[in-house]
Amino acid sequence: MQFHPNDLSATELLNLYRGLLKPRMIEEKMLVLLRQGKVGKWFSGIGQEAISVGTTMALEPDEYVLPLHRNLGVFTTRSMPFSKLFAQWQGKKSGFSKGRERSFHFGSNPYAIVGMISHLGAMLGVANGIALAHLLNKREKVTVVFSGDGGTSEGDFHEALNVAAVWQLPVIFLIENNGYGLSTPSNEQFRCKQFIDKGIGYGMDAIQVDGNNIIEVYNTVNQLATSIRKNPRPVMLECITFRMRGHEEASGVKYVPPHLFEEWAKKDPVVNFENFLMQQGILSEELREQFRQEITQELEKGLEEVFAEPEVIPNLEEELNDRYASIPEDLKTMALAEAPASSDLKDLRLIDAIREGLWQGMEKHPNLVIMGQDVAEYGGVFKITEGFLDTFGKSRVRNTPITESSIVGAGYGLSIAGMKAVVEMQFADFVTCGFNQIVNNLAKSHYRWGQAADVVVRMPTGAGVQAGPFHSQSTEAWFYHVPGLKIYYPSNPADAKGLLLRALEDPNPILFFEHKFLYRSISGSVPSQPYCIEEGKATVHHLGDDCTVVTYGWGVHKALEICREHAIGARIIDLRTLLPWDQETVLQQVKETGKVLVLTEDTLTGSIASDIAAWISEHAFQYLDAPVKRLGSLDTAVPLAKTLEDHFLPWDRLAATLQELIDF
Ligand SMILES: Cc1ncc(C[n+]2csc(CCOP(=O)(O)OP(=O)(O)O)c2C)c(N)n1
Repeated sequence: MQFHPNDLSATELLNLYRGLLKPRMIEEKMLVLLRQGKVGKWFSGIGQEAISVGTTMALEPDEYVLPLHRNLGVFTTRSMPFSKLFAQWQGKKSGFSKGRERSFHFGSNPYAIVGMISHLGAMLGVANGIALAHLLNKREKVTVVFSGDGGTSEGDFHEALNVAAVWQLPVIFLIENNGYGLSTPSNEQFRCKQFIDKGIGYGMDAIQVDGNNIIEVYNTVNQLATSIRKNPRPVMLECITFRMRGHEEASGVKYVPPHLFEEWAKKDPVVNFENFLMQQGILSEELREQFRQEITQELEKGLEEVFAEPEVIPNLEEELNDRYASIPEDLKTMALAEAPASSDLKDLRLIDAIREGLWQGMEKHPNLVIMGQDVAEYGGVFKITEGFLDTFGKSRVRNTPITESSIVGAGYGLSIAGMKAVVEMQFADFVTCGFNQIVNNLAKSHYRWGQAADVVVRMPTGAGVQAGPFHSQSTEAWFYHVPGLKIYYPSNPADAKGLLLRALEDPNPILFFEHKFLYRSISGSVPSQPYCIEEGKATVHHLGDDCTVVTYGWGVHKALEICREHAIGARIIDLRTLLPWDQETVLQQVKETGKVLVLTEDTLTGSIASDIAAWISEHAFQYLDAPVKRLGSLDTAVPLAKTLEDHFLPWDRLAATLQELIDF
């Protein structure tokens, strides 16, 4: 192995060596502890340390790195105390995630590290968001995100590189090409000879280095970072290396031909660099011993502290509270139960009210960015953002490539870097392509490592417009099940504006449902000034005392229409937000009427209506004069033809269902 230190001083070279030694020594100790049964799972990065250490050393301390499971060297190079790292690995409270997360699955803003979630590829889009925030704030910073060679097969890899190239984001996409993805060798993972061949396809520079040569890694990243800070652009960096141990320690290496280990052992990054420094007279036996002793001391002290720390004692309140970031104090007082009385009321359609809320949110929050397909010049397919570009500019109103996953991920990245994001799904149906980011990154972030995910995902939803199975679905129940998310679903213009403005104040991830059929078919009085509506506060339309109908969205309008038509005296509850939903109001109305129907436009099985009905049975059984009824759409895909769609939707069955309930 040839080392070309160029103008690196002896001190710099020794720093690199010390940096390299640390993860190696920690890992050697972990393997001993593993054999002794004192630690559980371990993913080894032995043989790959030069990549993590060389890269992180070349960056400024506040430049974000998004490492993976073999990148201990990133964490040690950022000088995370070993005791805290070890506490993290042992699931102790004093770690980085209060015992909630696995070894490297956490982030820490003071160290500018955002660790992985288990899902490979998911952090690549997040790096784009962090880089975008830097770019918009003219910070001249580079962001580095890691992928294994196997992880590049994920669609997220393609999406993220494409977005970074189109937006010219200052990101280094670092691929650790170590020959295997778990047991699968490269030739069963991809067809290209080397990853740098792909750079041209993405429209970005791609460079290959010997990942076992720390000088080569360090100098390359150093040069790249210097250049990218001044001339922002993405670059692919392929580091050739080899995985010297199994995928994780329990999984063995039977599938790897033994000669590969022999060949690669000769290229060991620590031994080779150490020999080089010895030959050059830069490192002595004494100094080497001194480094080893210092690292051993820190290690032993950390182990002692963490082994002495008791297991985490669960605290119910803390566990539940930590799902969400706390909301700003002023929002607690600012949010109203109803749209405020105003001398300046305008009659707006639902679509106009949403537009006005979004506009006023953009005015209030200069750090808010809207991203979505066709949202800029074209104004979005429903024209909600028409005209935004001229006032708020191209930086904040961003057309995206057709990459839902990467863009939701970018929203999360913006949030990590102190900004806010609204992501428009062109239709709520397409959220399936961004599902992983929402349910795994956005939803779990605060619980996992205390990081808010300040992202509102706008969801044009629902049927009634003969748009068929993939442009008509009700998708809210998919998210209702996921702790850490919020779901808003206004039924009228005044609520829509106030709830959207509230969502923009809230640092938590919110799915904001907008019914396409209602966009232009309903209108109402809306105050001109900005205002926020409280979440979890339902409203009640009081037509009589015969029964209660719990519903939301289009269901509110249909329930009102049919009850009026058939002279049914119902209390119609408009939930307005579904996560959280207003249990108090529901309980109160059920107590007073004794009969209840939970109505949804969604297909019935597994719907939110089903969950609410179960809750009512559990909490209001003694007040009920009839079984809790549920009504939803047929359990089929949403059909296209009007007759079929009408047949699918629950509205034509509503009058009879209500009558049955009342007659019970
Ligand atoms: C989306 C997803 N699918 C499958 C897995 C299971 N898995 C964990 S690591 C791994 C192999 C990763 O290989 P590579 O990206 O080359 O990284 P390496 O482990 O070699 O460093 C697999 C299949 C996962 N974590 N995420």
